[in-house]
Amino acid sequence: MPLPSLRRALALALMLSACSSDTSPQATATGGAALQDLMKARNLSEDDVKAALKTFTPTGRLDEYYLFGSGGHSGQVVVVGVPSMRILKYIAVFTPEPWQGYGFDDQTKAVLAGGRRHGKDLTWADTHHPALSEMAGDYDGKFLFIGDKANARMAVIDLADFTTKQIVTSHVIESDHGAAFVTPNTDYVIEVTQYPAPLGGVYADISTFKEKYRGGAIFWRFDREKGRLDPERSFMLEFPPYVQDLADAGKLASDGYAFFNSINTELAYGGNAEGRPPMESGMSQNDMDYLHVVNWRLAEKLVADGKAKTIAGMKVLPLEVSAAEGVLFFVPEPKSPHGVDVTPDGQDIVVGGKLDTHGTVYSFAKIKALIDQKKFDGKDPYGVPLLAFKDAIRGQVDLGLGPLHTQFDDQGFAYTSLFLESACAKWSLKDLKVVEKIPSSYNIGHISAAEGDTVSPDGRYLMMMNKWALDRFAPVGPLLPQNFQLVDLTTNPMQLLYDLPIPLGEPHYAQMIKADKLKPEAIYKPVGSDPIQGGLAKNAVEGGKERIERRDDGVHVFMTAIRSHFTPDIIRVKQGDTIHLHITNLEQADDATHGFALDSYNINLSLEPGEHSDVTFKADSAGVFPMYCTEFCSALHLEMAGYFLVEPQVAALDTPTPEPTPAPAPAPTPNP
Ligand code: RUQ
Ligand code: CUA
Repeated sequence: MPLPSLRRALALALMLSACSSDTSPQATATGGAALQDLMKARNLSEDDVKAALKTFTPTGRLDEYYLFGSGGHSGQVVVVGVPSMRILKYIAVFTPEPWQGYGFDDQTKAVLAGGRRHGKDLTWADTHHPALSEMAGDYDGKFLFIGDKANARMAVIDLADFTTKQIVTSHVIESDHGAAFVTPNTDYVIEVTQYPAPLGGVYADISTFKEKYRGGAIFWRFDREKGRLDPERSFMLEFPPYVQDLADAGKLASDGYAFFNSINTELAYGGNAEGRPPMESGMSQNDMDYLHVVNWRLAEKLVADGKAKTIAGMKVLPLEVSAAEGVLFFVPEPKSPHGVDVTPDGQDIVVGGKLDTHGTVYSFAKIKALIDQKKFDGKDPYGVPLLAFKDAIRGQVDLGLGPLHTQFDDQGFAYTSLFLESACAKWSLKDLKVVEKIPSSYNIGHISAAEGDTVSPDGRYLMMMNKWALDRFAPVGPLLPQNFQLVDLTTNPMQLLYDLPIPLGEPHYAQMIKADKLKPEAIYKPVGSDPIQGGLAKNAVEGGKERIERRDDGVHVFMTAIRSHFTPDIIRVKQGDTIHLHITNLEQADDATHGFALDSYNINLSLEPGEHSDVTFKADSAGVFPMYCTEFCSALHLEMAGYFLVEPQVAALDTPTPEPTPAPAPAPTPNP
């Protein structure tokens, strides 16, 4: 709802609720009385009614914002409309998903295969940080990237059809966390390691942690024309094994730089059954960890000049080169920091110290001056120049317990989640003072403000993403959903508007984009499109040209789907045949999706209007297998079915045959 009409609706509601306490004859308007009765019956306060009016979205009305949230270990992305809080989609990314037919046809199997590691198919992921593509530091609504912490993978989702187009992985690293973060023109998508390991997937005993284990940041080159990451033009910076955590790219004033935090200057690596402290205390001994300041433009140049070495196919800029050439600097950051967030003007970098009550605000201008004057405060054991903490900061803000992540609005305020306090603090960037806090339910992790990572945030809305949801929703057993809480940033104080349970993985980060920046397609054009490769599929099928052909490599079935039949609807093959289904949905009407399910063969496709899919499989089980459409596409949807007949290689003698077996009917098309 546009703001003026929202205000009008609010004014009306307040007038109505005010009316009810007014005894004048005009005030007995049934509306006011009815509203009061409703409020009483449902035990709603005036604030509740305001919250309802700010989020209620009548049927047919669209949302102002899309929120793209990580689906955690579901390996998916959840799309939520704001302010209605309606869930719009789960985008299948790293995990096969039957409704979208993702991971069932050759096209999407190939996408998932891009993420194979150590020779294994991976069917889950731990997604953390979605990143919308940007132009000049502003979301452009074209692409979404998301990293897989568990398996060090990165995915590209095209927002033209909300479909995952590519998964890449580099065997140079074993895990990530700060992924994905984009540079202001999406030249690069950043993936930074979490758990150090020997580079390149090789073995080295953990006792060589300091010498042989390494972290690093991969800068995946994004080819906007192709809409794909280009591993050939990507590179990695080698880092000491300090357990890097989150990341953010510089913008405007700090364009060309990127910032990473870390949590383990102690170089602890566990071993609590071997006489060493457990990781949690081992990594929390020192007062300071290191903010990594990276000049990525210089790194890019050094890589182009041949200063990188290749490990597991990735160009890696060695640590000593970065340290010597002015690519990498460390600035102390207080106790086990977590979020690192660059302000919209690019001038400051805000770091939340999990075990510290402060947010530290670093000044990029001060950092840059120290670097330019070579004013270093010694070096770390790996030879990386250190900058003095007091010379690099603009100040600290006393936030509260467990500060994590920071977002920004359009009025000069920052918002930081306070995990231990279960609250979000609003504070002034100008004088580094907290102005207000809003409680969260409970254990808040990330927060996401409208356009909150761009050079021009919108303010308006903030989503609090809470790890715990106890007592918020009807109980569903010991595993509870997570809780997304929508906050109105336009009021003073901020107002909690809505609780949305998210029964999907553990959502970590999310980004919120103005809905009118997206222009998703409703149908695939031309008819017979391959959504992954783009354009007409090689085996697209035209209406009237359906056929079954036996070739050297197996049986090719060229099939079409249109309300309400598949052609052909009977497929006869022999046990052991390799089957190549080529199915085109001929529909060109919005939402005219057909499914294609094949009994017992673990196949379900979603064929969107105009889409073509290929499926290759072996008909290894003989029998009669119904196939049918899994979308209720028309009144005759139940009739949209057929048979896949697999004739046994040898007659099954002990199969009870009540009737004499009829002679096999001839195939509908020559099937030599
Ligand atoms: S982080 S635990 Cu985004 Cu707070 Cu992953
Ligand atoms: Cu097509 Cu149901």
